[in-house]
Amino acid sequence: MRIDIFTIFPEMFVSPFDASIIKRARARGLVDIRVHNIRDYAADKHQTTDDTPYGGGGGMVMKPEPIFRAVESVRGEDECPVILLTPQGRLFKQAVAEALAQEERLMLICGRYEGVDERVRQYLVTDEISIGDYVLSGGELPAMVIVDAVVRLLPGALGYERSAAEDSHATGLLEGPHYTRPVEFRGWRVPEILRSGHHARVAEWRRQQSLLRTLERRPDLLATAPLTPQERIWLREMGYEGPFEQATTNDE
Ligand code: 9D3
Repeated sequence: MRIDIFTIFPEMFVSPFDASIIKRARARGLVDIRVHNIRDYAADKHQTTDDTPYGGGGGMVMKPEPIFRAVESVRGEDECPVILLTPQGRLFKQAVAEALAQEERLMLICGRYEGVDERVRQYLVTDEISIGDYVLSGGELPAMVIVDAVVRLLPGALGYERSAAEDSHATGLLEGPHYTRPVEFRGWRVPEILRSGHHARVAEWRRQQSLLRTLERRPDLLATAPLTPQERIWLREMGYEGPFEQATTNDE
């Protein structure tokens, strides 16, 4: 996969893309990430990328010409999604990451200031994404979030293959507690079940812990999580009174 990122702060991307999973995926040739400075595509001698808004109101708006020039010259003859990171975009979810991971090529435009000229949205951008309902200073951190979420889904990026079971189980629920050595730390012991060697009972306990934690912290997820009839019974016993989705996943 190739990912082109357009920003006026290319230096922000250096360390995050030179560590951990993204670094390894790049080294393995799974992803070719290129960061482009929009300023380099500005035509005037001051390399202006923003200007005051028509109609007044203060603040600055990113000019259309440098963004069009940057995207069009890097894109060449290819067709690919051109994604604008903006607070007005559709909410980024795991399902969006999974869809983007199927693309051969992605382009991400990072907005700054009050936003970008509307003609960029209308005539260049194919998709607009927000990463959540909080105010950031620009689209750079959201672009990094998207790259991280997408790259780790590329085959071979994690260094181990995610099992289909793990994928289907992990989706839609929070994870339960994890423990490692020592078995007792400051008097706090690891749950005995995890050291019992009963793999089926351990799996059941973990699933129950996952359901309990989801019920306590994110009960909204339970309405759409794929749950077996047994898991629905457990949740009712735990006090969940909300809805379940229609389709069931019967095989455990
Ligand atoms: C001062 C202007 N703001 C009024 C509340 C609107 C605004 C414009 C631009 C707020 C933030 C930004 C910069 N943020 C992004 O470009 C952005 C973003 C975000 O702020 N939150 C979540 N996802 C994203 S994606 C891009």
